Amino acid sequence: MTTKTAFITGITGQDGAYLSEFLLKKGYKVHGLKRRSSSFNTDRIDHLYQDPHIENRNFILHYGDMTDSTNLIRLIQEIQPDEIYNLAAMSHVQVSFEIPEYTGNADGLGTLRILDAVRLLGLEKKTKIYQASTSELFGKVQEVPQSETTPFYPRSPYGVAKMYAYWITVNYREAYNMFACNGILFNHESPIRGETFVTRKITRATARIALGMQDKFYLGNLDAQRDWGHAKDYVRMMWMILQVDEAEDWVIATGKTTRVRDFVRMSFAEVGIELEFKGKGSDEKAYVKTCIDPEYQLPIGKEVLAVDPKYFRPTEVDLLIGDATKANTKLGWKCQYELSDLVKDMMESDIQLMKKERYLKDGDYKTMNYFE
Ligand code: NDP
Ligand code: GDR
Repeated sequence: MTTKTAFITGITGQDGAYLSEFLLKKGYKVHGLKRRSSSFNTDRIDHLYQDPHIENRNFILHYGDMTDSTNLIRLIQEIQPDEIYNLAAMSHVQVSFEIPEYTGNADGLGTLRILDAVRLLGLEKKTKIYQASTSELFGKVQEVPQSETTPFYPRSPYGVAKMYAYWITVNYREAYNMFACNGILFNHESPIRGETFVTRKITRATARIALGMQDKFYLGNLDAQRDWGHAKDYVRMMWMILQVDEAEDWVIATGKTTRVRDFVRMSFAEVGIELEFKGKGSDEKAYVKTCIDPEYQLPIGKEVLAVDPKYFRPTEVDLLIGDATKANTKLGWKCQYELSDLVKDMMESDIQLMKKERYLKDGDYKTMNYFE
């Protein structure tokens, strides 16, 4: 067990929640940055909450924002962290086309604010920094599979902001001899993935349709290919990156890629429903072909999915497939979850969640039942 202190920005997000659990189990004292919100935004970490009146708490939340330098400097001074995991970001690629300036500020300059706070406070020797970099840096296909040496060509305001964050992390490492590393993580998902990312949108909709709570749903580009892993495997790697002797940048990926269309097929297969896809491009639709599970019976031929071009992106990233040989060989990192395990985990969780929602609805309790 360790007595180290970690500071996690983005602690209320998918990765922040899993990383907190992971570090607490290792004996860390975990501090997290949360945004002020008009309603509760701590669902994913409520099970870790500790009453502020308890002495010697090891899980402590602080209000703050990546766009507020003075707040970040004050918190880092107070916390004196051994490790900072900079996970906070406006992380939705499509939304970044709508709020590009804010995305640049939070995701790009936000990273600079963390690095510079550590420098200004003279913590360069004490504090190690993990930067949440992304496969979106690779963007337009230059090379397959993508590794630490593949050139970057980001395709969204999000990708471009993260490219600034990547290089400013490298620059502070080289200029000030700081232990600052980029984890270039490919897509990773889980039952607590944000509801508007494609995998979770699919598993939620599949569960609702199978349970007769929704008629059909809409997606954008079904041909996009992603290298999807499980978030639990990936947060372990974030920690490993900061435990080695030398600060470096690392690609983390499964090395396998899957089309969005096939993720849909796999999700429906989990509830015993086989789909048939017909049509092309914006006219493509999916219909029920067979239902083998007596619990989930839908009419054969029922349309469950259509393409809505509003989900097409102005510039798309068509194909991501990562080469994590460096992490595999130098750190001994291996994925414990296959894609089929991930789909199963997400579907089981969403079926349970939707059954609960249906139960509440049947009991006439008001529930929220629509996510885009
Ligand atoms: P989420 O979207 O689930 O979480 C993002 C977190 O950042 C939330 O806690 C959010 O707070 C917080 N946040 C957003 N804007 C600000 C801000 N201005 N100030 C303070 N906090 C803010 O993302 P993930 O957990 O999936 O990803 C974690 C990080 O890893 C992100 O930086 C993401 O870009 C990156 N990444 C993710 C990958 C993935 O596949 N999941 C792959 C590669 C990189 P709130 O809850 O209040 O919204
Ligand atoms: P991505 O994830 O953009 O790769 O970024 P997302 O799940 O949003 O999209 C993956 C692919 O699916 C296509 N797609 C749709 N996407 C969404 N969200 N909604 C749809 O209806 C839909 N239909 C098709 C997209 O066009 C895309 O090709 C995620 C985020 O977590 C980033 O923060 C992270 O950096 C990268 O993964 C790695």
